[in-house]
Amino acid sequence: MSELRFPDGFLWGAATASYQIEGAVHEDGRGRSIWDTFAHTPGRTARGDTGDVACDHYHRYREDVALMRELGLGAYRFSVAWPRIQPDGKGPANPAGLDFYQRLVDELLAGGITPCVTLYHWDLPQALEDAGGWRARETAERFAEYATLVHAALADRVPMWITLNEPYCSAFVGYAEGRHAPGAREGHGALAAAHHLLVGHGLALRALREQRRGDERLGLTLNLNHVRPATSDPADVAAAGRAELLYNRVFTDPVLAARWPDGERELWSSITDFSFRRDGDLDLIGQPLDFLGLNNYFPSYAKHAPTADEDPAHRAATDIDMLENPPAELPRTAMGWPVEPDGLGRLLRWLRDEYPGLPPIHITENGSAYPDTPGVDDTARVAYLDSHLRAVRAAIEDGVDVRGYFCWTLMDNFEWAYGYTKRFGLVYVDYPTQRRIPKASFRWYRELIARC
Ligand code: IFM
Repeated sequence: MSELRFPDGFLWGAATASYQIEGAVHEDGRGRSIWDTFAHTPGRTARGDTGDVACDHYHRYREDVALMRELGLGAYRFSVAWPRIQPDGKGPANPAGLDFYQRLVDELLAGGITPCVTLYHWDLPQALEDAGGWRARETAERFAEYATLVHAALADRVPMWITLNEPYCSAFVGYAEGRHAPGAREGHGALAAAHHLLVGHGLALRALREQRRGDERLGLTLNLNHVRPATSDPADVAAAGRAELLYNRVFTDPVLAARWPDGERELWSSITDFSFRRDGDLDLIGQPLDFLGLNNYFPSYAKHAPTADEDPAHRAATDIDMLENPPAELPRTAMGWPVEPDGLGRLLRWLRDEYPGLPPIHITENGSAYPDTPGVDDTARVAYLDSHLRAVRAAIEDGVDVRGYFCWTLMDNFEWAYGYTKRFGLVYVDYPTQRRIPKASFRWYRELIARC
């Protein structure tokens, strides 16, 4: 196989998120987030795992940045925990909370690593959830205020900013499927949450542009899947249309084309009247981005399957008479996700073809979970990364403007409802001792970065 090569200046990174790695949930004035509440609710996470300690990165960040230097990272994407900055989701910034991220940024810069900040990776202050959470427009306004506080403190040293990580998951996994915090199963509420997340993104983007320090680039990270029907049966083809709407177009159409997606009224008119929308929202949401952050792990194969409860009053927004049915021959990761690198290539070309004027793309997450054990090479992860990067390179050769790749994730961490039972890291974390043990994929990624 040919050697993997990328264009000069391609940005090599790794990504993490606050609640998944930091721990120290009671320190320095941090408030409670919806994930603290959710993880501490019996039955919500595997084995009752919580992020209370996680990777203890809050205290070990210097050791972790040293690992990033060893890896040769060009950039590190991390998220800021909103409840560290505003314990109740409003008011002035908590200096001790900001100070942690100041120290982290200084450490990264001293190591020649570009910091990339995600402002929201799911840890909403619980006080805001108690007031309605993302169902309420006020949360979008609070988010923009919080974003300006963090930006004012760090923008002189942080050149890359991401407003939201994966609004799909915040809205639909959190408020419709209920597998993530806050654990709701709603129709109208989940669609309102999706909308208010995008309004929050738009308000924050506008505010950050107004207080821009220099040439920092502002973007949004969406998790998208390329969608195909599981068979050529017209019912499956129709199901694929609904899946593409739910997974992708609810976000990509307003953000990248300033339009509401076709088909949304037919799909959801029994559960919402879209009364959460206001004049001017599309202009806000569809403001130009400096880059699009793209998270992708697997493609979608949609099959028609009637949702069990047909009563519209009980329909959650994700009950769209569809289930995933990928080809049986595709291998699976420990998450059960099908491995098909060309799914990422198809997604990149779909974005290019659907959205003229598409901004440059940074792949802000891609990676895989496997049942790793220390001392045993994670060859499946190396194969996953290698094959997906080949798909990215082919897309670049085809004219898709991809500027960077952030591997998910630097080190094993709290995988949300799966707790610590799923390992995605380039570095193995032995949780009882907090020892970090680089995996074979770490060495492979290091060589790739050094070569490219
Ligand atoms: O761990 C998550 C991350 O927080 C968001 N994107 C997907 C990853 C793997 O599930």
